[in-house]
This record gives sequence, structure tokens and C-alpha cells, in this order.
Amino acid sequence: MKKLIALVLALTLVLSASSAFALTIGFSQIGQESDWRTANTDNVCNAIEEQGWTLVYSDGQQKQENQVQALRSFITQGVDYILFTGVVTTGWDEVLKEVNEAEIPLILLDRIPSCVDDIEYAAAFGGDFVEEGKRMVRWLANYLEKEGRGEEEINIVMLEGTTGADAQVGRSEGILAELENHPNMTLVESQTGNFTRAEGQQVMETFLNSIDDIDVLLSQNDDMALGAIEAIKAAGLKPGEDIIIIGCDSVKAAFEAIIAGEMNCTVECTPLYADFLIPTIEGLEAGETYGRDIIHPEEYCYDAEGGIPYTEDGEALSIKAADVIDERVY
Ligand code: GYE
Repeated sequence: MKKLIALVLALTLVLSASSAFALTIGFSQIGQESDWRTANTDNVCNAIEEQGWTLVYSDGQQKQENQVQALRSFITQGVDYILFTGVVTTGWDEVLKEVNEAEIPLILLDRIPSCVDDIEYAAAFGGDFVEEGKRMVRWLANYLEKEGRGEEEINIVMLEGTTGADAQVGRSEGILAELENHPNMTLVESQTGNFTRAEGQQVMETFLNSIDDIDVLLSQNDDMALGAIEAIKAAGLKPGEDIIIIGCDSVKAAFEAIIAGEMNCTVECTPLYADFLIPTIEGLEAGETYGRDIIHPEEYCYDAEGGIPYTEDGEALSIKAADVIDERVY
């Protein structure tokens, strides 16, 4: 009898924790290049499984053709929803039209394909990458000003993300646009580090070998900045002091580097989309529609002391990394 009661209790718990709908969700993810990506995959996959929904997960290993294949196999399997993050922006027109023809609701996540205006989608969530790029430069300009270096000639090197990825295209655009406002800042060299630590380190090594006086590194994600820190140390320089280092994503490891004085700032880009995604799918199941807006989460900027403006209106101020590191989940 006791066993029976325990079983009934356990079943009730499972049922109340899982959702009322039995859904199968196909998720075409791009790969595992960074801490951001790991956090994103875990957050989305765990949330789907916690709902009791069936997850069909596919890791594209940074290859567009793998992702095209995954999308086609989701169509063949007749999944109920497709979540899609494309490794690059272009080249998705055909396969996404096939998804539309199969009438499987498509949810765009993180990186938005360039054919977005020509396809149907049920909802879209992603970072405002152009704004993130601008924030990196605005933070830099305001920091230099505060340090009394506002008029100084500043040499910048840049580590770019995967060439042609939405986050690379957008952040580059934002950075270049904002640099126009600062004639004292020169972008002396820019190369891709593919959003990985290993390549960030390698490319920074080549920058250090060929350029004498690097003042600033703008790194389009934190992982590449963390790799670059190793290269800078190996060259006998002090990261965060001899070279100002600004990253993007705001992963915990970047907070640790900031607290250690080896990195100066990280502009936030959240990977935590589950809290948007699950209610959206539940809403779609209930017949809601979400229009064509691309939803950008609210994001901040973190550094050693706090108090540096980074938005266009100058009102939002950077947050001290040490004050919030304990709450960081990624
Ligand atoms: O910044 C980087 C990741 O698309 C926003 O991809 C994402 C980017 C993120 O690998 O770390």
C-alpha cells in the first residue's frame, strides 16, 4: 500500500511539473564554440525537457550543410516546432521555405537569417548585435575620458566572430559606426577568431608580433578575449593594463578576469532564452500570435568599478562585476 501511495505521489509530481501538451521540438543548434553557446544549449534543452516535451537536438558543428540536413530531417519527422539558429546569415532561403511549406511553426533564436523578410516564422528572439558593438566602443570612449586619455591617439585591434555570422556582422557594423565618432581611435587590424578561445589566442599572438603599440583589444566575444589574455601574458605584457580589453557576452569567466584586473569590460548578450521560449510555445499552442518583431532581451554592461555610461543617451551605467558575479548562471 505504501508503495502504491508513493507511486501515485511520484506520478502526480511528474504530471504537474510537465506541460499539458505533448510536443516534439526540433532544435538545430550551430555547435559548441563558446561558453555562451554551452549556456544557450543547456538553458533551451533543459527547459524543453522540463516541460515533458520531446526534444530532437541537432548539433551542426559549425557547418551550414549539417544544419540544412537537420532541418530537412525535422520536416520528415513531422516535429511540432522548429527552433533554429543559423551559423551564418545567408543561404537559408530554400530550406526555410521548405519548413514553411511543411507548415511547421519556425522559431528563430539568437542569430537571425538574412532571408527573414521572405519567410514565415512564429516568433523570433535574438541579441541586438549592432547595439552591442556600439556599446563596446561607447564604454571605451567613456572609460578613456574618465582616465584622462580622451584626446590620446588610440590603436585598436579587433577579434571578429565567425565570418558571416549574424553576431559578427552586427557587432562589426556597430563598432565601425561608433568609431566614426572618435577620430582619435584607429582600428589598425581586424581578424576572425571564430568565437573560440584557441583562435582568439592564436590571432592575438600574430597581432602582437606584427603591431608595436596596441592600446585596446575589442573582442566580439568573451572567449576570444580570454584566449587573447593568454597571448598577451606570454608576450610579457599586462592584460587589462598595458592593453585595455573589452569583450562581449558577459560569461562568468569574463567576470573573473575583470575581477582579477586582466580584462576591463564585457558587454552583455544573454544566452538564456528559455524564459521567452517556453511561454511563447505555450501561447502558440493556445492560439496566440506574436507578429514579426524580433525580440531583444534587456542587457547590461559590466566592468571593474561600475558607473561608466554605454548607451546613446548616456543614462545606463556599467555594473561592477564583483557585485553580481555570484548571481551569474553562465
Ligand atoms: O556572442 C558567441 C557565440 O550568436 C550571440 O555566438 C551569439 C554568439 C556569442 O559563440 O560567444
